[in-house]
Amino acid sequence: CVTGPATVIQAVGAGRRASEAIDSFLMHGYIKESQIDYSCSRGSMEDLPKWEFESMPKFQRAKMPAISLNERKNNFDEVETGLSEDAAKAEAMRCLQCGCSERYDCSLRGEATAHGIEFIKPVHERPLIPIVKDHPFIVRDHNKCISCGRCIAACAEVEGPDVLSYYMKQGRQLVGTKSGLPLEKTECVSCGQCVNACPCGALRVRTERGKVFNAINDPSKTVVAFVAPAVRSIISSHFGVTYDEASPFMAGLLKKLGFDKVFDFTFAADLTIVEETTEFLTRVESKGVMPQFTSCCPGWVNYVERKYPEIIPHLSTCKSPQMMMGATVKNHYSKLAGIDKKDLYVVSIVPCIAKKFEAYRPEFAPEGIRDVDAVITSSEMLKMADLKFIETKDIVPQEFDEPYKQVSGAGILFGASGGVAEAALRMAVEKLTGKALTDHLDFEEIRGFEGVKEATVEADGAKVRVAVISGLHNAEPIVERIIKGEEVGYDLIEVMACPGGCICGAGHPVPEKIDSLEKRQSVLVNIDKTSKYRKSQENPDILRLYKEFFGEANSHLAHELLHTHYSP
Ligand code: HC1
Ligand code: SF4
Repeated sequence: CVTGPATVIQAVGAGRRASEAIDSFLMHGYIKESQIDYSCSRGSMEDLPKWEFESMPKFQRAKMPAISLNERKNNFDEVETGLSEDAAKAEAMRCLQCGCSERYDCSLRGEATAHGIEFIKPVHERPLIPIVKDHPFIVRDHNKCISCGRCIAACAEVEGPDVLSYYMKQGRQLVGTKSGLPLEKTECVSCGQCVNACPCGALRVRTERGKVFNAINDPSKTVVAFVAPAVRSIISSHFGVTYDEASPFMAGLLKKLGFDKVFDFTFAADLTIVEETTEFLTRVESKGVMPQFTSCCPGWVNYVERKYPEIIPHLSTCKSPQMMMGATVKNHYSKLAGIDKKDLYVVSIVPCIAKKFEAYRPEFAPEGIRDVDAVITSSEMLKMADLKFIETKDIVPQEFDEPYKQVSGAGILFGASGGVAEAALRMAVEKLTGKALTDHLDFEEIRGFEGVKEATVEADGAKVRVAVISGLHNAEPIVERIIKGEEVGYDLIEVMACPGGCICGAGHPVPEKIDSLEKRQSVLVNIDKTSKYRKSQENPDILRLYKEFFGEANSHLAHELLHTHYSP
């Protein structure tokens, strides 16, 4: 709901559902993000009259995805369901009134409707529990929780930190943190898998799309979007475009949304490989701390800082590609384009919730100006397109913008587990042997969805032993052996918090609802196979950036802008 003038609430009641109306007001610049309390989803909305839904314009109703009546039929007028029409509408209205973000895509309602369960007014009304806001991006509403335990299982078994559990309060079973501490103060890594697992909107992520619409509407800002490697995997499924059409389609979509410049942050994945592999080779040569762990997944970095600070010296000092891209755009592009940093509004588009948390860290806001001003998830981006009624036919595919236009297939692979290690191997082997790698570019043994994969690459006397881990609980045995001082037999270890890597990030739509993880992976693998450049170190735009700006890999300026430090 909106804090502020009642007129806004009344405007909300005039034919559009509340949150969409609010988004629309933001989109057009009528209200500011600061006027909205996203965590409040009940209260005054509870009293919205039935006519609000019934007066909704027909085109709007037809737009409503998946309301779960009669197996997700879109149009209320044509509903055929086990429920009487009145009962079905009453059930739908209840969710509409509560303003829940999941109301059109709620698995709980889907199940209830499929089993012909009718909503009956409860004999006992439970008292309202205040919304819990103990994390900067994850909001919990006990009033909607059905105690199914999926969030607890996602945290413990899918991702691994295991910070949630049930507890009893005033005769009700609730979900809270195991330690009783606020979520932000626990070993929560901010991956957001709990939110994706919740079937009924009791857990939500704070959206930042309002801020982005505000910036797009502000003529004093140049608004730049850059988009993560894994996002194209769901673009392909969502809009029905082939893998080779996905990248230009995505660039066209972002331009249509109103961004002034659109970059591919696969470019920064290439930059990461050059920086991180150079760091790795330096550690090998100088007998530095080994094995080296990758640092591009903020969920993994949070885990190390919170649970295993002893292994911080093993973490690569490289920032993630997101933060490298932010720093590069704010420091290199701003100069090149002659735009003051404060007038450059930088938006990252990712499949990841932890990246919202990462961009918000104070060390990534030098002199109070954030390197990345807002992070929106792939799901938020799709919603923005929906709000602007953008459809496939409206998109004009185009290339990404200069000066970060060229990207390599190796960088694209970052989006799935094994991709970072594979891209690093394509450079490390070349550097160690002094010979161009031409015939063995595919390291298939480290691709796929196994929790732990390994490979030993030997070429011309050089040997690199690699482990690839996804799912944080799978990292624990190796980390604990390193802490005990044991030799684990690896030189380089990639860890991604989400099982299967970013294609399974919680900022993407839930896989089974639109596609499969295998399909997402194949989009990235196919793009790599058909890429003009398949090694990060060959990307001509990267080579030019070093020549014109950074000097060389791991240079003083590169350290200043592309590397970081970690705090226990
Ligand atoms: Fe990822 Fe990465 S691959 S972490 O999964 O290293 O989000 O796509 O953007 O930063 O490039 C996510 C994806 C992403 C970073 C890169
Ligand atoms: Fe984010 Fe990817 Fe890490 Fe998941 S694996 S937390 S999506 S960076």
